Amino acid sequence: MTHKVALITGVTGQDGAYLAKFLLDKGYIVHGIKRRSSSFNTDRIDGLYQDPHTKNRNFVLHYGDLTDTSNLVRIIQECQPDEIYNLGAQSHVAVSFESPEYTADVDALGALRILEAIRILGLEKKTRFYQASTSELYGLVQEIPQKESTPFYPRSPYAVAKQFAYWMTVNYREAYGIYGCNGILFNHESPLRGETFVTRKITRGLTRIAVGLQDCLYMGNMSALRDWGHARDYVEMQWLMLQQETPDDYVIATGRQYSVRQFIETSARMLGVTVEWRGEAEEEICVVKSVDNQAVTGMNAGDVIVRVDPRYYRPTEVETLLGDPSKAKRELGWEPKITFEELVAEMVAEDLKLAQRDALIEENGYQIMSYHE
Ligand code: NDP
Ligand code: GDR
Repeated sequence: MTHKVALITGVTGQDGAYLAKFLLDKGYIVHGIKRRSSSFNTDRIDGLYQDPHTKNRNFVLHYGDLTDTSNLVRIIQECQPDEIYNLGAQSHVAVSFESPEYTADVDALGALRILEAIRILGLEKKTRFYQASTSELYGLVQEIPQKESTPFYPRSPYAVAKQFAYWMTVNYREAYGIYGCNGILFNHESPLRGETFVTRKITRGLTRIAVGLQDCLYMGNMSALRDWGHARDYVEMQWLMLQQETPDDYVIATGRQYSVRQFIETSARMLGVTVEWRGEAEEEICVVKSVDNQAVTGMNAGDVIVRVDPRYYRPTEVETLLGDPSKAKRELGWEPKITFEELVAEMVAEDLKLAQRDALIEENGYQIMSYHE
């Protein structure tokens, strides 16, 4: 039996970890590109790791970087992939304002480097290409909800870089017949989400407050509205897009929208805590109304658990995003299965375990790893 071969950039990230597991379960041989780092950066895929001495390995990691053309060409030549999933990116919107040039190098030129490698190696007919495009392309929204035909208006160096990659994928499809697809994915989260993205920052922060490890959480724009899905649902769609007869671009979303404030309220509710909001704009605070959970020892009625810190505001903000996934449903039969409440419940439950573990470590006189927002 021949196994399909997939190459994933960004395999150590949230989506990379879910996608690698998904493809391995489907019988693929999976190659992943990881960056050299002075400390371990493979936590999310440690469960999939196979020792290099294992016979017939089906999960292989290569050192590499999206800024390094020759390295990408060599890895693609070595693994001769049937499918490449380009998930690697400097993916933090706020950070892209601080490192715009690096973000462009990785997120824009990185995609081009892979497309060119496919061409240089003569793999146009063999290798299918998935580009991790994003709802951030819609930025200052021109239409509600956003669908494939909605005009783009990117609002950050990240989104501008991703727009370049989006059009390069379309151009290489039209110019060279490469099977390339853009998945225009709206925000998707999970217990594996990076800790500085808003959802994980909230579930991590509130659970730490709940066990007494921290007093307060500082947030940016709490009125921002997002269409939040679960990463596990969304990686299935990334694969499905590469299994069609003809390549195309698809919006992947839930079609439901919540504010950052609602995410905080729902997370608190999952902990058995009700909250209320007082004040406005930079003075806004979130106050505990009641606690109905014995495991929550660090919160009492009247405690202020969330405050605003304008440091987290962005120079240009994306205020509202809401996707219309009807094309994906109609043409690919895809629908998200996990609800918003289920997503929040899973993230809170997993982060509560982590916080309880950390509290236990501290109680016994050991230091836990530092926690940065
Ligand atoms: P993460 O930030 O969790 O993962 C990003 C991955 O890219 C990590 O493996 C990271 O490596 C790697 N990476 C960063 N810089 C480089 C580089 N220079 N060379 C090679 N690899 C690099 O992102 P997600 O998993 O959440 O997202 C996956 C992709 O989907 C990204 O492209 C993102 O922009 C896009 N996207 C994400 C959405 C979401 O809501 N999650 C929505 C729409 C699009 P390391 O672990 O070493 O940092
Ligand atoms: P986003 O995700 O920018 O949509 O990009 P993020 O979770 O960072 O922000 C969502 C919204 O929450 C507001 N916000 C805060 N955000 C962070 N990170 N920290 C805060 O303290 C905070 N307070 C309020 C933000 O201003 C924003 O409006 C994510 C990334 O995964 C991208 O790679 C991806 O392309 C898009 O989702 C779709």
